[in-house]
Amino acid sequence: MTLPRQDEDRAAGTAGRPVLRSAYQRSVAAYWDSEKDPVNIRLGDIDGLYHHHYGVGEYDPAVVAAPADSRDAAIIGELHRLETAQADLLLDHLGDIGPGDHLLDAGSGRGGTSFVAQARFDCQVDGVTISQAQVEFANAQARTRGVADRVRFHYRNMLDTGFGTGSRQGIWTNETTMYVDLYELYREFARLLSYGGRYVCVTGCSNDLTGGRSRAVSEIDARYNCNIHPRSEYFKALAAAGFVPINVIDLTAATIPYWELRAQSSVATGIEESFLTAYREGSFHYLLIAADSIGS
Ligand code: GPP
Ligand code: MG
Repeated sequence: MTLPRQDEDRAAGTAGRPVLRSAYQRSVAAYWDSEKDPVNIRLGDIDGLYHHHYGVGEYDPAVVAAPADSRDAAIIGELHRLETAQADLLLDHLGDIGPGDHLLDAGSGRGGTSFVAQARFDCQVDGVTISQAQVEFANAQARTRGVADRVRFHYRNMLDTGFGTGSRQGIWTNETTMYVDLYELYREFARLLSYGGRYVCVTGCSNDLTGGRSRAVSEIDARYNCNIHPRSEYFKALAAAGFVPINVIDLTAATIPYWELRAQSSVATGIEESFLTAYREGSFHYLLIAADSIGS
């Protein structure tokens, strides 16, 4: 019997266990199944790379000064360029990846970073997400881009992917770790990575040097139905799973221009001031962590 692709994933991927395990996970899936924000769709429409992460780098001030009839399109183009630059920066830290290698995009959204990775490394990429709408969108995008035999999206839980032990040469999470328990996540990643495999994380994390979470961080959590982790939690959970960081980069200063530009655009969603406040007051960091697995 041939199963539809999603059922096949459900059966093979999680050994009979359901993809969604809790009321919280069901609520996260429901959010992403119905998400259609212009800030994501209009940017993605530019070149078919639909991202669910933010941007890094300076924007070109000319876009803000552009004539009224072209200004908004210029700003949207620039926001998209900065988001793609963020994906490129993440992938810069994955190490030597080549044809024949298999990567995992954990929390793959509409597929943006996976397509950037495949184009760069000419490798195989699997993305997992608990949103069936995102799986369908991203697989349609893979077909449109002519890479469906190399980039595949699955309805699976990143805490229990069902992929083979040691099957991955690289794994990343691009702003997705705030939806899961880090200890569980990194146990699964340690299992999946082959010898020498690297994990790269870009995330927003709260600054636990200054105590509990700030109001602005709580506003971000409420907006996305996520649970932003304290900075220290990342390093404890990585160490517990046998990961050793090789690069830690504070991208906070590099992401602030993106938020300043987004706040002036027609696609602003209302969360911009919370990000700007959190970053500027130092209660929140935008961090890249690259880590090698030495086995637990
Ligand atoms: C959403 O990206 C990203 C998250 C939910 C992760 C939260 C990130 C932090 C750094 C805390 P998106 O592109 O879907 O969001 P938006 O619709 O606001 O552009
Ligand atoms: Mg977005």
